Amino acid sequence: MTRIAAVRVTPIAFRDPPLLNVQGVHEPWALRSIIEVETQDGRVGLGESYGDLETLGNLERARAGLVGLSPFDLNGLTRVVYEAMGTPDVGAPYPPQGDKARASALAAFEVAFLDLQGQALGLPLYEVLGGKVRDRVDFSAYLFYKFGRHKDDPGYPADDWGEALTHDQMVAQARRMVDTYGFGSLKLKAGVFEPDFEIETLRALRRAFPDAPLRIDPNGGWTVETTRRVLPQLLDGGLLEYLEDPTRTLKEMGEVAAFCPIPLATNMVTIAFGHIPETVRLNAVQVILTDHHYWGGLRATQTLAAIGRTFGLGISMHSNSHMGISLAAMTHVGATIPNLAYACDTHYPWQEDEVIEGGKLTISGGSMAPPEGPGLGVTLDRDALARLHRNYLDCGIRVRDDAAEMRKYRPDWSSRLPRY
Ligand code: GKR
Ligand code: MG
Repeated sequence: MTRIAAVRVTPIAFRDPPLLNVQGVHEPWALRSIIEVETQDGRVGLGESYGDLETLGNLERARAGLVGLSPFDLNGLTRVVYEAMGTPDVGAPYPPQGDKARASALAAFEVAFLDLQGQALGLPLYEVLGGKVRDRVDFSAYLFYKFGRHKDDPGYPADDWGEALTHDQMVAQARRMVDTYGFGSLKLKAGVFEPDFEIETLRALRRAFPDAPLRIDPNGGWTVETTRRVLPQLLDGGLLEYLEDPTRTLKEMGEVAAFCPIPLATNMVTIAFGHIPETVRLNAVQVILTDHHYWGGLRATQTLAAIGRTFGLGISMHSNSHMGISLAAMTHVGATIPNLAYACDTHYPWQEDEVIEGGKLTISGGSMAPPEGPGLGVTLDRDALARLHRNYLDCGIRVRDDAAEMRKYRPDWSSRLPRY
């Protein structure tokens, strides 16, 4: 069996629109890292992860230790990453405080290893993961309040989505998302304005899209009491399929769950295996939005889905600004999870750039089929990689800071939570 000969991690930056959230506003550039794991026989497995300095440092720590491993040796990969992160006992209980940094490093390389396995076998990644239970994975429209253009962004034209600060503008954004991609579910990123205003936006969306399941995600921006106050409005007319992260701690989510008749979803309070015992004890959430990037990879995502079945927790998928390598990985694993109960989140429509050959992957009819492989089924466009790496070197951003970006518009802005 061929062995790993080289591992490369390249930070990239790509254009990101001024999308608003509870922390502030997206900067003009989003960061990611592209992982290449090359074998002695010249195959290259791909992964994609965060591009902040902490993640890059962790990937760098583990990188050299991977040389010489077989791409099928996922336990060897885990050992190398755990050792690099200073936690060599691979059988130790998951820490109750979570292990996001370690799990993120593991995931970044695991996807590349699995891509190599698929390439070696001549099989699509979903086959390596046990076979697909569905041909296509549903995604939702991810709606953001947004400014019309970035401040302090010389030389770059405004994106063509326009401003979305009113209900009508948000409906227009949703209409474009639905018309272009066929999305069936709509998710509103909230925590930006007063909850009553955002719920009015939801009502406008409901009027415009009477049959679309809706979600709202204030990213922990509300107090328990605010959530209690606005809940009757959210329940009115069956507005929501789930309520995502109204509050910001596990304990508060448990308090909300006690009076909230619709499922609570999270990508904020249950983000690691070590959080699950307390989540279950408090009955704090009913839907976990998994994300292979920080749960430890694609196999960990499948394990999480099985734990969801064990405890009666629904499973869907969270997203950050990302490129097609991530989307391909999300779609392959999504195709294999029997209890994927909701359309997954993706930021993909917000990105213009791409780092894979052939340009952007196609979401249509609100869903995407996993690329047909072998492996992930996507390959690197080396010119694009060089260009996006050059962006990274030039843009000056090294850690995402939506609050600092918002202070360019509102100098008194603070990202303290809860906001309302
Ligand atoms: O991109 O602004 C954003 C989102 O708020 C993102 O940072 C979150 O991680 O999409 C995410 C979420 O569902 O909370
Ligand atoms: Mg969320």
